[in-house]
Amino acid sequence: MLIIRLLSNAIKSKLPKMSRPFLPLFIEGEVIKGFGRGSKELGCPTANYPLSVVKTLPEQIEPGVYYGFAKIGGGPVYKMVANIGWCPFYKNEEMSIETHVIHYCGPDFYGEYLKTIIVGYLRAEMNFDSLDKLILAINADIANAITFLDFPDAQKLVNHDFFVSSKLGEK
Ligand code: ADP
Ligand code: RBF
Ligand code: MG
Repeated sequence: MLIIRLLSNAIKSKLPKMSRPFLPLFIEGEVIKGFGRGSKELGCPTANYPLSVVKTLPEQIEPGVYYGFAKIGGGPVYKMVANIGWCPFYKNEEMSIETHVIHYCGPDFYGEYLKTIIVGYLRAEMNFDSLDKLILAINADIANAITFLDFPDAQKLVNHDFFVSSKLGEK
Protein backbone atom coordinates (compact mmCIF):
# COMPACT_ATOMS: atom_id res chain seq x y z
CA MET A 1 0.00 0.00 0.00
CA LEU A 2 2.75 2.42 1.00
CA ILE A 3 4.62 1.63 -2.24
CA ILE A 4 1.51 2.36 -4.36
CA ARG A 5 1.01 5.67 -2.56
CA LEU A 6 4.67 6.65 -2.95
CA LEU A 7 4.56 5.75 -6.67
CA SER A 8 1.41 7.76 -7.29
CA ASN A 9 2.99 10.70 -5.44
CA ALA A 10 6.12 10.38 -7.57
CA ILE A 11 4.00 10.45 -10.74
CA LYS A 12 2.04 13.48 -9.50
CA SER A 13 5.24 15.40 -8.75
CA LYS A 14 6.24 14.93 -12.42
CA LEU A 15 3.02 16.55 -13.71
CA PRO A 16 3.78 19.26 -16.24
CA LYS A 17 4.35 22.72 -14.81
CA MET A 18 1.13 24.04 -16.36
CA SER A 19 -0.91 21.84 -14.05
CA ARG A 20 0.23 24.09 -11.20
CA PRO A 21 0.02 27.49 -12.87
CA PHE A 22 0.09 29.21 -9.46
CA LEU A 23 3.79 28.28 -9.02
CA PRO A 24 6.11 29.92 -8.20
CA LEU A 25 4.14 31.23 -5.27
CA PHE A 26 5.33 34.20 -3.20
CA ILE A 27 4.40 34.14 0.49
CA GLU A 28 5.38 36.58 3.22
CA GLY A 29 4.44 37.40 6.78
CA GLU A 30 5.42 37.25 10.42
CA VAL A 31 6.51 33.99 12.06
CA ILE A 32 4.16 32.99 14.87
CA LYS A 33 4.09 30.22 17.49
CA GLY A 34 2.94 26.98 15.90
CA PHE A 35 1.34 23.87 17.30
CA GLY A 36 4.05 23.47 19.94
CA ARG A 37 4.43 19.77 19.19
CA GLY A 38 8.16 19.99 19.51
CA SER A 39 9.04 19.56 15.86
CA LYS A 40 12.46 20.77 17.00
CA GLU A 41 12.79 17.56 18.97
CA LEU A 42 11.91 15.71 15.75
CA GLY A 43 14.96 17.39 14.23
CA CYS A 44 12.82 19.53 11.99
CA PRO A 45 11.60 22.88 13.36
CA THR A 46 8.93 24.49 11.19
CA ALA A 47 8.26 28.23 11.10
CA ASN A 48 4.52 28.87 11.02
CA TYR A 49 2.63 31.72 9.35
CA PRO A 50 -0.53 33.25 10.83
CA LEU A 51 -3.93 32.20 9.48
CA SER A 52 -4.25 35.56 7.71
CA VAL A 53 -1.33 34.52 5.48
CA VAL A 54 -2.64 30.95 5.00
CA LYS A 55 -5.89 32.48 3.74
CA THR A 56 -4.04 34.25 0.91
CA LEU A 57 -3.12 30.88 -0.71
CA PRO A 58 -4.70 30.31 -4.13
CA GLU A 59 -7.86 28.23 -4.01
CA GLN A 60 -6.46 25.56 -6.34
CA ILE A 61 -3.48 24.76 -4.11
CA GLU A 62 -3.16 21.05 -3.33
CA PRO A 63 -2.22 20.18 0.22
CA GLY A 64 1.23 18.67 0.14
CA VAL A 65 4.93 19.05 0.62
CA TYR A 66 6.61 21.76 -1.44
CA TYR A 67 10.18 23.02 -1.86
CA GLY A 68 11.55 26.49 -2.43
CA PHE A 69 13.58 29.32 -0.96
CA ALA A 70 13.23 31.34 2.25
CA LYS A 71 14.63 34.55 3.68
CA ILE A 72 14.39 35.41 7.38
CA GLY A 73 14.26 39.20 7.89
CA GLY A 74 17.24 40.79 6.14
CA GLY A 75 19.27 37.55 6.15
CA PRO A 76 20.52 35.36 3.30
CA VAL A 77 18.33 33.21 1.07
CA TYR A 78 18.13 29.55 2.16
CA LYS A 79 16.61 26.45 0.61
CA MET A 80 13.45 25.28 2.34
CA VAL A 81 10.75 22.61 2.44
CA ALA A 82 7.20 23.49 3.41
CA ASN A 83 4.24 21.42 4.41
CA ILE A 84 0.98 23.05 3.33
CA GLY A 85 -2.17 21.39 4.61
CA TRP A 86 -3.77 19.73 7.58
CA CYS A 87 -1.08 17.24 8.67
CA PRO A 88 -3.17 14.03 8.53
CA PHE A 89 -0.80 12.44 11.05
CA TYR A 90 -2.01 15.01 13.62
CA LYS A 91 -5.44 15.80 12.11
CA ASN A 92 -5.16 19.59 12.41
CA GLU A 93 -8.39 21.57 12.19
CA GLU A 94 -6.89 24.51 10.31
CA MET A 95 -4.75 24.50 7.21
CA SER A 96 -1.19 25.60 7.95
CA ILE A 97 1.99 26.56 6.12
CA GLU A 98 5.03 25.16 7.94
CA THR A 99 8.46 26.03 6.61
CA HIS A 100 11.66 24.22 7.52
CA VAL A 101 14.63 26.41 6.59
CA ILE A 102 17.29 23.97 5.42
CA HIS A 103 20.79 24.51 6.86
CA TYR A 104 19.67 27.40 9.09
CA CYS A 105 20.80 26.71 12.63
CA GLY A 106 20.78 30.17 14.23
CA PRO A 107 18.56 31.49 17.03
CA ASP A 108 14.75 31.26 16.98
CA PHE A 109 13.13 33.88 14.78
CA TYR A 110 9.60 34.22 16.14
CA GLY A 111 8.22 37.64 15.17
CA GLU A 112 10.61 37.97 12.21
CA TYR A 113 9.33 38.66 8.71
CA LEU A 114 9.69 35.49 6.62
CA LYS A 115 9.58 35.56 2.83
CA THR A 116 9.22 32.28 0.94
CA ILE A 117 9.04 31.34 -2.71
CA ILE A 118 7.31 28.01 -3.30
CA VAL A 119 9.05 26.63 -6.37
CA GLY A 120 7.80 23.06 -6.77
CA TYR A 121 5.68 20.21 -5.43
CA LEU A 122 7.23 17.11 -3.87
CA ARG A 123 4.39 14.87 -2.72
CA ALA A 124 0.96 14.67 -1.13
CA GLU A 125 0.57 14.87 2.63
CA MET A 126 0.33 11.38 4.05
CA ASN A 127 -0.72 9.64 7.21
CA PHE A 128 1.95 7.43 8.77
CA ASP A 129 1.62 4.61 11.25
CA SER A 130 4.56 5.88 13.29
CA LEU A 131 6.42 9.08 14.01
CA ASP A 132 9.65 7.44 12.80
CA LYS A 133 8.15 6.97 9.32
CA LEU A 134 7.06 10.64 9.23
CA ILE A 135 10.63 11.63 10.16
CA LEU A 136 12.06 9.38 7.41
CA ALA A 137 9.71 10.94 4.84
CA ILE A 138 10.67 14.47 5.96
CA ASN A 139 14.38 13.63 5.64
CA ALA A 140 13.79 12.31 2.10
CA ASP A 141 11.87 15.53 1.28
CA ILE A 142 14.82 17.63 2.46
CA ALA A 143 17.28 15.61 0.36
CA ASN A 144 15.05 15.93 -2.75
CA ALA A 145 14.58 19.67 -2.19
CA ILE A 146 18.34 20.23 -1.90
CA THR A 147 18.81 18.51 -5.30
CA PHE A 148 15.85 20.09 -7.16
CA LEU A 149 16.71 23.61 -5.95
CA ASP A 150 20.11 23.43 -7.68
CA PHE A 151 18.43 23.07 -11.10
CA PRO A 152 18.76 26.23 -13.25
CA ASP A 153 14.98 26.94 -13.31
CA ALA A 154 14.93 27.09 -9.53
CA GLN A 155 18.24 28.97 -9.21
CA LYS A 156 16.82 31.86 -11.26
CA LEU A 157 14.53 32.64 -8.31
CA VAL A 158 17.31 33.06 -5.71
CA ASN A 159 17.97 36.63 -6.86
CA HIS A 160 14.31 37.49 -7.49
CA ASP A 161 13.26 41.08 -6.66
CA PHE A 162 10.88 39.65 -4.07
CA PHE A 163 13.89 38.84 -1.86
CA VAL A 164 15.71 42.09 -2.65
CA SER A 165 12.98 44.68 -2.21
CA SER A 166 12.39 45.94 1.29
CA LYS A 167 8.77 45.45 2.31
CA LEU A 168 6.81 47.27 4.97
CA GLY A 169 6.95 45.12 8.07
CA GLU A 170 10.37 43.69 7.29
CA LYS A 171 12.70 43.98 10.26
P1 ADP B 1 6.30 25.92 16.70
O1 ADP B 1 5.35 24.85 17.12
O2 ADP B 1 6.18 27.17 17.55
O3 ADP B 1 6.23 26.25 15.24
P2 ADP B 1 8.72 24.40 16.19
O4 ADP B 1 9.21 23.33 17.11
O5 ADP B 1 8.08 23.98 14.90
O6 ADP B 1 7.76 25.34 17.02
O7 ADP B 1 9.95 25.35 15.90
C1 ADP B 1 9.79 26.42 14.99
C2 ADP B 1 10.58 27.62 15.38
O8 ADP B 1 11.98 27.26 15.49
C3 ADP B 1 10.53 28.70 14.29
O9 ADP B 1 9.44 29.59 14.47
C4 ADP B 1 11.89 29.40 14.46
O10 ADP B 1 11.78 30.46 15.38
C5 ADP B 1 12.81 28.31 15.04
N1 ADP B 1 13.74 27.71 14.08
C6 ADP B 1 15.06 27.50 14.34
N2 ADP B 1 15.67 26.91 13.31
C7 ADP B 1 14.72 26.74 12.34
C8 ADP B 1 14.77 26.22 11.01
N3 ADP B 1 15.91 25.74 10.48
N4 ADP B 1 13.62 26.20 10.29
C9 ADP B 1 12.48 26.67 10.82
N5 ADP B 1 12.38 27.19 12.07
C10 ADP B 1 13.49 27.24 12.83
N1 RBF C 1 2.56 15.92 8.50
C1 RBF C 1 1.74 14.91 8.12
O1 RBF C 1 0.77 14.62 8.80
N2 RBF C 1 1.96 14.21 6.96
C2 RBF C 1 3.01 14.48 6.14
O2 RBF C 1 3.15 13.82 5.10
C3 RBF C 1 3.91 15.53 6.53
N3 RBF C 1 4.98 15.85 5.77
C4 RBF C 1 5.81 16.86 6.15
C5 RBF C 1 6.92 17.18 5.36
C6 RBF C 1 7.77 18.20 5.72
C7 RBF C 1 8.95 18.51 4.84
C8 RBF C 1 7.54 18.93 6.92
C9 RBF C 1 8.48 20.02 7.33
C10 RBF C 1 6.45 18.62 7.71
C11 RBF C 1 5.58 17.59 7.34
N4 RBF C 1 4.48 17.26 8.12
C12 RBF C 1 3.63 16.24 7.73
C13 RBF C 1 4.09 18.13 9.23
C14 RBF C 1 4.54 17.71 10.59
O3 RBF C 1 3.52 16.88 11.05
C15 RBF C 1 4.62 19.00 11.42
O4 RBF C 1 5.70 19.77 10.99
C16 RBF C 1 4.70 18.71 12.89
O5 RBF C 1 3.47 18.17 13.27
C17 RBF C 1 4.93 19.97 13.70
O6 RBF C 1 3.86 20.86 13.64
MG1 MG D 1 6.23 24.76 13.67
